Amino acid sequence: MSDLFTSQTNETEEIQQDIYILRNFTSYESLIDDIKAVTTAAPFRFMYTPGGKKLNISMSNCGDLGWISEPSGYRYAAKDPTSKQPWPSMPESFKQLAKAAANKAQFDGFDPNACLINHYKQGRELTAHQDKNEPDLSQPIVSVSLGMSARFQIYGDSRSNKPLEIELYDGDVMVWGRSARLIYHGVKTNHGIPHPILKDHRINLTMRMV
Ligand code: MD3
Ligand code: FE
Repeated sequence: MSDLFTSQTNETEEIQQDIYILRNFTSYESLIDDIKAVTTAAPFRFMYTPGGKKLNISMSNCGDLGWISEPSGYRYAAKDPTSKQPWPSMPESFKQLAKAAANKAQFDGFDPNACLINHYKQGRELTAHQDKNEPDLSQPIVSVSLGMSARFQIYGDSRSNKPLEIELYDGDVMVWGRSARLIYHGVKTNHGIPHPILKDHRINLTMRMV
């Protein structure tokens, strides 16, 4: 646990109201053992939308509840539907990272109990959407980008807006809350820069209170 925070002294930039970016705040290398432990117990899998479409991105979860997509809808569930067991517990490293990032964005008392782990192969995209399955929208979401870089798209209050695009690199952490909590956002990975270990793969952690 020596290098969990690679640059805790860097500035926190508020790129738009209530959207914060902490560049190079951590790294894949400092989280690799915990990510492998979680995704060995709950392997990445492709879920299906309520409409029956396979998602582009494979997913896992850890913590008390995990985000799932199933024929009846999207929800947070206490058990992994594949193993029928509780999700692996959230590693202390994930919690510490999320709390430290939230504190830098003036969110005191953020204590995440759920982490969705997204896995992207180069070229896969996440289309514009809102995150609104969480019960308390006064709580922020902390996201950690790992591996191949990606282009993050911020659409604001409508998915028909022209997005603000921002490149996210391994170790960049973002905090989203308050007025930005329900913005439309998406991800493109077609021109990503490969990572020394993860190559053309990207992993994103989103830590939440649900
Ligand atoms: C803004 N994940 O899991 S993280 C998601 O890179 C998701 O895998 C993307 O969107 C990814 O839902 C983006 C950044 C993010 C996450 C949640 C948000 C931005 C957000 C919730 C509200 C507003
Ligand atoms: Fe999202």
